[in-house]
Amino acid sequence: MRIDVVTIFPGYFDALELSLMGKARDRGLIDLHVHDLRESAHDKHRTVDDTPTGGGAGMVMKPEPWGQAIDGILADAQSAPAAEPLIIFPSPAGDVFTQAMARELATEDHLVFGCGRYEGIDQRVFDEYAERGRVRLVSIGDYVLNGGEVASIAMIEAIGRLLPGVVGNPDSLVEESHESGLLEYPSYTKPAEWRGRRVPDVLLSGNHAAIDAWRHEQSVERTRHVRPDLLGD
Ligand code: 6GU
Repeated sequence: MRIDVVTIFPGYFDALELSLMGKARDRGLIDLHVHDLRESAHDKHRTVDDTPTGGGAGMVMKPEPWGQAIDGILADAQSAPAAEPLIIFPSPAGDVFTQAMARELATEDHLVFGCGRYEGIDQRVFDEYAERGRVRLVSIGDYVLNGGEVASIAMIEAIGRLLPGVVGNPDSLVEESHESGLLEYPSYTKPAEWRGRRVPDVLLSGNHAAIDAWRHEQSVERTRHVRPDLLGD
């Protein structure tokens, strides 16, 4: 999968050089390109924001640097064999990102993340690219971040780990929280006793049917307690 990111803080995305995401990039499974929006701003101060038209607090990101940056990415994509890119603007006003959305986005060939800062990006940028292609506004939850960078990293990691070959043992994708619609059961390792706390006997029993049943029961109980909304009852 190709992923382009447009941001005024490229350094945030250094985190994607670590761990599983870093290995996936080294192995060519994820082709990540981070673009500094300021390189598409041409005045002396490389200005990317301005005051809101009509008045109000804060600053709004100007359309021209965004237009140049995204046009460049789209022109580049046209010379490649991949399918039409999907442009994602992280925004607290977007559709809420879920595991189901991660699975859907993991089937795309090319994602472009446009990271807004300040009070947001001039609306005409969304309108322009929605008319020319596919655009989605996506929120990672009901709270406010300072910009789209941390949200993009969260989405890229959630999507990236679903790409074939990124996670070594695909079984570990199946048993996780949210894949089954339930939260994950509690996990234990050795030693069998630590500070007087014993691993549940069933896990030491070698009875795999009993272990599966216990884990399922724990998942349901945990979900009922913490996230009853997931059970839909
Ligand atoms: Cl995608 N962006 C910002 N700035 N804040 C958020 C968010 C996104 N999702 C939740 N809060």
